[in-house]
This record gives sequence, structure tokens and C-alpha cells, in this order.
Amino acid sequence: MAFLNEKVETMPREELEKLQSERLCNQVRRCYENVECFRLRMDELGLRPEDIHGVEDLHRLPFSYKKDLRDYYPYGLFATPLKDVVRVHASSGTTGKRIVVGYTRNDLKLWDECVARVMVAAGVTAEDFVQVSFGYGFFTGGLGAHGGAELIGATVIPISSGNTANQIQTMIDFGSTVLCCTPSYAMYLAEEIERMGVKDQLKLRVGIFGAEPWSEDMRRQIEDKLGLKAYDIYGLSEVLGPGVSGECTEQAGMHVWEDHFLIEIIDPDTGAVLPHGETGELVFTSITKEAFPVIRYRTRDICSIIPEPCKCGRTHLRMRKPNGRTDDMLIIRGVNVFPSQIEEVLLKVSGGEITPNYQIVVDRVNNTDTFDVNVEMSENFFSDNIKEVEKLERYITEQLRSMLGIGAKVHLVNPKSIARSEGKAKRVIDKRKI
Ligand code: DLL
Repeated sequence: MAFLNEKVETMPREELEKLQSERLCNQVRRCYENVECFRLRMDELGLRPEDIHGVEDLHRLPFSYKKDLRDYYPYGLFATPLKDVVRVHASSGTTGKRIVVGYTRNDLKLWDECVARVMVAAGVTAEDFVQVSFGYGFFTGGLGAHGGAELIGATVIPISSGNTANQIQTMIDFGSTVLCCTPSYAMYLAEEIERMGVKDQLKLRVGIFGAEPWSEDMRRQIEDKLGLKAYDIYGLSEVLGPGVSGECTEQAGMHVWEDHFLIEIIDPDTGAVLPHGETGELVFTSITKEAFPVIRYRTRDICSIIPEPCKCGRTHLRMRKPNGRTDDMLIIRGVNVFPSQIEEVLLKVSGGEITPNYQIVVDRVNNTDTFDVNVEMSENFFSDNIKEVEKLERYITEQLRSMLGIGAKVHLVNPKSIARSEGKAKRVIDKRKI
């Protein structure tokens, strides 16, 4: 069993909890002094930083939400002077505005360490060639995996996402032994490799996959087709990026690096903390991050904690694979998409040609997500002029791409052709089975 930081990863629970308590108290004080949103919420509850004595008081602290990132856009939640921030990343918010997170030099170090712990737990070593096929850029996947692999001393192949033929050629030519990407892209690569008949030219042995939900069945298929062991990695931009948690070689739940992140499962309706083992909403508190700390951040991911200790010897709690969300966020080809973003684009582009009646249809064909948006034309615009219709479809497609960062197929459909519902409009039809 290999560890990046054995002392910390196998720290006795009592010692770990002491460390967490110390760090939590410091973090609460820092946030109270530097983050207005947090201070106001604490004041509302009549809480002072000195009322928090350790992890036993965590449940007394106020929650934080994705909406806060929008309300304080772009830097209002940062807890350090901006001169100390060395990097920002961004991800989709519930409407057009992106959410922005920041990192100090120490935060980047901590991020590298968290990703590296997951990679080492999955068996990655300095001898490996790590092909990073997560997107680089605002998305945290590419640079996150990159930093972790570099810290281990592996050889990083920073190819980023897309261009499947080039991905496969690179794997063959450069002798990639580790692949990092979304599980659906891994499946797609696997199908292409099978079709091209080049599996025997590959040296892959480990896959580090995440950023979207995937099933045990999908894991088995990817492992068979690519001839590797596939491991799950979890994270979210607001808390860190990839590496908040990850699987060890037991492949039985993801260890949350609890010296940096406190995990809770709550009842999403009442906010009450649930006992380990029960399913609810995942909530994280980052106790060491400097630039963008979060206190009791509601992830909206539905999940549970595995109460039993792991056979690998790590003492840090494991979370099960998240298997849904409490909001309407879709993850399409690894990109977070909110229906409200699509609605916003449609309202903006409409000069009376389209109605606000739309439907999003998501499916998985050949292991790739398909993304269709049907929009009703208005009675006035409805015409047989195909050219005009196609022009508007192209325009909406472009606008959606610039808002979401991925392509959708837009179809203008006849007036009143989208089924009306008697209750809530059914805006999303997700036919994927994960
Ligand atoms: O997806 C960070 C990441 C990159 C994780 C690469 C793993 C690998 P966001 O774009 O902010 O960050 O999206 C975060 O993605 O709240 C979950 O809903 C979902 N998610 C991430 N990892 C997993 C996973 C990155 N392993 C949102 N299983 C999260 C299921 C996942 N869902």
C-alpha cells in the first residue's frame, strides 16, 4: 500500500480531530475578520468566533451556498488581499454569471498534495506517464490533475480534452500509463480504441476519472476495454477542484482529506446533520484554504459517508459515489449546465421570433452525451423559409456555446408543439442511465 503522506493519511482519529478543531477555530476567526458575508451570517445568529471551540461546534455555524458566489461576484468572498491570489478558476453558476474562486501559493500547494494523495493511493508513481485529458483553463480538472501528477514526479502529458484521434495517437506514441479524464470520455476513447483495433499498442494501467457521476457497471466496462484499473476522484471548484476526495486501491468509496476538509451529510430540507451512513446533501468546510475558504458549503450533491474504516489503513472517512443533486444542475460532457442559463439565452436572443417554451433533451449515444434544445417558434415568426429558421438556429447555438462552453443542437419547432404540463413545466428530459 503506497501513501504520499502516510503520517497524515493514517493519523489516529483522535489526533486528526484535534488538528481539525484547531484549524477550524482559526479558519472561523479568519473568515469572520475578512469575509463580510460570513460575518453578517454569524452576527445574525448571535455567534462570535470565540463561541466555536472545535469540530463539536461545527453544526452551529451558518451554511453557505452557490448563490453567495453570485451575490459577491467576483472577489467578494475572498479572505486574503488580492495581491496574494496567484490563480483564479471559474465554473458555471445558476444563471449567466460564472462563479469565481481563487488560490494563494499555499492553496496551490495544498491542491497539488490532495490530488497527488489520490493518485498515489491509486498506484501512480514517478515512473508513470500521466495523460491529462481533462480540459485546461477555467475548469479545474486539467490544471488540478496536472499539479498532482507533477508533485509525484510523474511525466505529465498536458494534452487537455478533445480531438480523440490525437488523444489515442499520443497514448500510443508517448506510452501513457495513466489517463485522467471524465468517465464518459474514457468510455468514448475506449470505444474508438476498440474500433481502431489498437488496444495492444497501449500501456495504460491506471485511470483517474471524475467530474461527473458514473456507475460500477461503467467502471467495469472501462476497465475491460482499456485494460486498466479505474479510480474515482471527486471535487468541486468552490471547495478546491479535483482531489477533495478519491479512491484507494480498494475501490470502495473516496477518502476525503479530512485534515483539510470537514465533511457533513445533512437533511436538505431541515439542515439537520445526519448520522454516518445516511443519505443526504454533502456539505464541506475547508479548514486550511487561504484565498477562498468555505464554511459549511452546501454542494447540492446527494451522498453518504461510509462509517466503517477502510482496509487500506487510511483513517480519513470515505464518501460513496454521489448519485444525484438536490438542484437541477446537469453535467453534460463534464460541463455543469443549469436550465436557467439556457432560459436566459433564449430570453436575450428573442426579438419575438421564439417563445419561452423550450425543452432540453440529454441522452448518451456511443458513450457521448448528446444535448438538444427544442425551442418553439412564435406564431408570427413561424414560416416555411428554411433559410431564416436555420439562421436563427445557428445564432442561438452560438449564444448558447458562449454562455455554456459546450455545443448544443438547437431545433426551432412549430408553435405549440412542446407538450404543456398542468403542473411544473418539464424543461429537462434526461434519458441517460448512469
Ligand atoms: O468537476 C472538479 C473535478 C474535476 C472533479 C476533475 C473531478 C475530476 P466543478 O466543475 O465545480 O468541479 O463541478 C463540481 O461535479 O458538485 C458534482 O456534482 C460533480 N462531480 C465532480 N466529481 C464527481 C464524481 C469539478 N467523482 C460538481 N462523481 C460536483 C460524481 C462528481 N459527481
